[in-house]
Amino acid sequence: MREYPERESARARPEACISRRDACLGLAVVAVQGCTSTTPDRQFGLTATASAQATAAKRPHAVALSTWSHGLAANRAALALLDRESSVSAIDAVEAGCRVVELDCPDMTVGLSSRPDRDGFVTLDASIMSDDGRAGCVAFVRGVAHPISLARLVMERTPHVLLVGAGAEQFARESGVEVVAPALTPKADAEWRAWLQERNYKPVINIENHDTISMLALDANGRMAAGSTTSGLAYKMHGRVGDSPIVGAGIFVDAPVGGAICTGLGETVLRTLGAHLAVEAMRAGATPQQACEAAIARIIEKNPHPENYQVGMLALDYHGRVGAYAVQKGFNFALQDELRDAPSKFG
Ligand code: SD4
Repeated sequence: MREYPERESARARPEACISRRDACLGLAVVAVQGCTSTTPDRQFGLTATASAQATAAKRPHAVALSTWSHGLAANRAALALLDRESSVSAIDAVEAGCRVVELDCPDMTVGLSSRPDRDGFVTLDASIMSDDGRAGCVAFVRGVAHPISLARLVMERTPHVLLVGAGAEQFARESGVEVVAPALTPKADAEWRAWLQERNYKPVINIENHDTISMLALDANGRMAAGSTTSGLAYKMHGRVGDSPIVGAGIFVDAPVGGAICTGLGETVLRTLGAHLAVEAMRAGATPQQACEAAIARIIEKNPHPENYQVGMLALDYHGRVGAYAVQKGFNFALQDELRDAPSKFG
């Protein structure tokens, strides 16, 4: 097993040199340079890492960490909820944050207004996990506005972990969750029809395969949860399911170690169980940053031609320390931490 010597390497790296502004990072979108970047000093989102590590709290405190810039809205909703009532837990915060993006995702990659698969159907995937090992997931569902909430119902009301397709929709109806007649938005419909002209399936890095919201939250009672919700890849094959609704692949969280979440080309993450890799690296002593780097390295090792795909990975531990790493340039994430309240923006 790989060893993670006590953080000398971290001290030697640029993350040790943080500015006061970075240390005050409260609400941020942080750009992460990619592993395949030619940038020599490989900063890889270490600004956020540095700030998180520098101010890692002794007491549990609320943190929300989400993929992409729409994570800002998700984090805000999550922290607002955690602030309001002490009975609210990390799992409530993750659900609340993901719901915001499911309802309003201008990038058309989450929720019912997403781009469809190649046959013109929007099919949605979601997962939620609590750090005690409970999890619920739904995949290949249609007409459900909030798959993240359906995933939570699977976790809380069934003996199962994953429901798919018609069965998941049936469970939604039986649970009182509205299932609407699926229809493409005019924009998604027009884009899909344009795509049909050529039917050229070639996901564009950071465009057609990006903008899943994956999220980690830590509450003030020291509980952590993870969630993810997505329409997967635009113009995918009908029936295709990615990493996002698969525990261990798109999300994983385990007390008392921490959690990890992914975004990007799901097939590469499924082949390696990326989020699980990162959490297990932390269990072996890695910092969240080292864990993300190790998991991305394994993904690249197992999936040829990294120049053709993107995977972004985030990790969080119970001190509020953050890790972020990606195969390519162009990945960014949002971080909100109740102990750091000066909003900053990177990207
Ligand atoms: C998938 N991982 O279905 C998802 C897509 C994604 O940002 O994360 N996009 O493969």
